[in-house]
Amino acid sequence: MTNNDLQKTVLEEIFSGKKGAQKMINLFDEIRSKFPLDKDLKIPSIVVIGDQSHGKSSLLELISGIELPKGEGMVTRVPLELRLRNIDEKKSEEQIQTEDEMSVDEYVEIEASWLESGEKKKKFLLNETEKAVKEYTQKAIDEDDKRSVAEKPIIMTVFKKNTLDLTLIDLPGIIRNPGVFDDPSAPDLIKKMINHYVSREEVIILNVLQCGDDPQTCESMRISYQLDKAWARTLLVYTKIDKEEISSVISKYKGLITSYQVPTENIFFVRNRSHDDLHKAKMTLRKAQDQESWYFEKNKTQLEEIPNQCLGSVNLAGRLHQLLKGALKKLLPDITQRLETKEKQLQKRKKELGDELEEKDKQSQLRRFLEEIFDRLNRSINTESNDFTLAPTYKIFFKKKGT
Ligand SMILES: Nc1nc2c(ncn2[C@@H]2O[C@H](COP(=O)(O)OP(=O)(O)OP(=O)(O)O)[C@@H](O)[C@H]2O)c(=O)[nH]1
Ligand SMILES: [Mg+2]
Repeated sequence: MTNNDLQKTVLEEIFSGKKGAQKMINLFDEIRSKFPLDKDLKIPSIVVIGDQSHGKSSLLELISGIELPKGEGMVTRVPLELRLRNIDEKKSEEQIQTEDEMSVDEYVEIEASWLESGEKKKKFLLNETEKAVKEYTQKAIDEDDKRSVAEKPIIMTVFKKNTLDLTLIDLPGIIRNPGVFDDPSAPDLIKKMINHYVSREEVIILNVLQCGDDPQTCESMRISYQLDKAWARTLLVYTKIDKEEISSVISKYKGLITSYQVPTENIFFVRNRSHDDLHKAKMTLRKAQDQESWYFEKNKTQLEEIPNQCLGSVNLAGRLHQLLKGALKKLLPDITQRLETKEKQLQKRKKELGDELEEKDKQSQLRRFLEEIFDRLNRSINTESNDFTLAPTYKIFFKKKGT
């Protein structure tokens, strides 16, 4: 099996046309880079929360196709921002040398701006992601007086062909019953981190519970319910379905709808890799995706009371896609307005300074960016043609060439 096969992702399947969905071009990062100081711009991200060991990192792996540290006990100890970035099939801008001096264009870059010494940025191969996150987690812990969790984030950008541009944030799990020897400051610090990451209203919350849990007693339910009573930006994801009686899964599903009024389209059941899948069967992520599909296929009669759309990580990825599309639509008028203001400021500066070369350059750069952004928005996201309408000024400004 090639590295490429191994790294194929659920997202890849869903966005490369298997389900008729067009590839979504995510411009959030680009937009953010153009407005670095504009903290009010509501650019969405996806944040995973839930109790310790409930399968948060395993779920992110299944969605992204990127291996992360996982296992029993406290594994994720610092916030991990996983930025998936699609690179062009044919031309890639940068390459990385492997130990045997091969050049590869798919790679991962870890950024740890908080490091006092050592490499603040380091490149790894795609099959080294788990090791890389472990290495930098240890650095964060060491720098933070060796406490068990640290707030210092690891930013991991994955440059990869055939992926969706998407940012997912993994967090340490909520500690329910701290042990005698556990770090007493950890439970509160973790809750503080969770609140920090999910409180902004543009954040999509992936709230992970395991099938055996009673939602009534879950802290993550309380956190997301407080922030999002209408369940507009929270997806409830039940892991470890394979460890539970199907009848109890069904009653759980019904309870979520009747007692908590969670909309059906925001409830999901998934099957990640188990401890044995990882350590005995050495199961790849690709295989894990197949295993999940087989599981739901095998149990489809018993699970028929649960709508098909609630089952499996492919459907979950589809729902994420939908939510991001909605967020992008909401964001567009705001961006248009900001770009317009920027453009006016540049025009004014140009008048004041005459035709100075530098200003002309700046303006044409901005024009190019705007042209590209609107062009890409209009081409992107299997959307009706009128989804992305530009402010009138921009419609005139960016008339298609030759019209
Ligand atoms: N059987 C089964 N095991 C699972 C499933 N999801 C996760 N696991 C196992 O549960 C353990 C914990 O998984 P992680 O993904 O590390 O959980 P986490 O929530 O990220 O844990 P922390 O980062 O420590 O909070 C691992 O041994 C996984 O293999 C699942 O759907 N079924
Ligand atoms: Mg984890």
